[in-house]
Amino acid sequence: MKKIFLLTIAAAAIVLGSCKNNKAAEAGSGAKDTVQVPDFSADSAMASIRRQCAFGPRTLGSEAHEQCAQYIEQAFKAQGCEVIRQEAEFTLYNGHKYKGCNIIASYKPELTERILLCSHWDSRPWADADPNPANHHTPVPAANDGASGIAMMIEIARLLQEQTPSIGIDFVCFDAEDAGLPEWETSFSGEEQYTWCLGSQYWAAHPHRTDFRFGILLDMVGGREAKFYQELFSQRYAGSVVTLVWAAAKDAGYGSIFVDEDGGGITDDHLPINTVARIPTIDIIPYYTNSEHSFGPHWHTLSDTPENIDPNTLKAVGQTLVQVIYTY
Ligand code: AHN
Ligand code: ZN
Repeated sequence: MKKIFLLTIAAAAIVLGSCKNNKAAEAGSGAKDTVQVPDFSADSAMASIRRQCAFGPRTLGSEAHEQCAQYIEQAFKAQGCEVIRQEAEFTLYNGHKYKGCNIIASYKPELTERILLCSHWDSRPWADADPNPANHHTPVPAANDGASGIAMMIEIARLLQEQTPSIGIDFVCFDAEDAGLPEWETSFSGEEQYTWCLGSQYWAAHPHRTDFRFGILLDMVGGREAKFYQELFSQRYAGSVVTLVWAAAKDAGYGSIFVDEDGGGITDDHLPINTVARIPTIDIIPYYTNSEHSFGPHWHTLSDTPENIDPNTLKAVGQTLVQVIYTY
């Protein structure tokens, strides 16, 4: 009796499996179990990066910051997401206080099977890694370190309208990630770690919901010649998510950009999400082996501009996320 039952399941699996394969064959892909996934547009993401940067640096308290917040809200609303502003007061390393906000966009909030995508939207107030010391107190344009992850999430929100996935998604745009202790500051005695990631620290202590299967943080996902290694805290807190995403990258054809090797540990927005909100969350963040700085030559400089964004990198990361979402 049990044997017959198992045989029936096996037969059904073969029939179902062959249906899927037919779909793949029709698409001309030859790969087995290929699921149709939509095409991430790096051009759309690029356009959003330009729009965000056109406001000027989105530093706390600036006019550009408020204008960009309104743009991000409108962009997600235009794709049918439910959007809320989570307002908070942030205290910087120097004691200065600013009002700011995390922006939360929910796709199909009624679905309980869901994932979290997140990135920061603020710009660093000081280009303290610029080759010219005269620029060390000037704000960063933040095309890669700010706009790229947000642009990628907005483009994914657009694709959700084109083709319905089986899961819900929350997009959380963190404020005040990048106002952490500047390199030129010599009189600071606290713990540097807590001077970064203020928006995500606030969100992790006041999450709008926590019922996510997992989270993915996007940080600097548009740099030229970027490669993404498996970041240490991501492996520690969300090892199975690292495996899933790096396998999806390979399936999408980007195995050479998502390298199956260990990266170092980075203090980033995924840390409070993992340790305080306790949502297993990985960080997709580049590591440059051939640059003076491990985050690349434009990091925290005035040359972090749209001209130095590579659409091929946006495509590699964006299409990998699409692969994760539509094969879930
Ligand atoms: C530190 O450099 C300590 N953390 C990197 C987090 C970061 C800054 N990501 C973008 N900008
Ligand atoms: Zn930064």
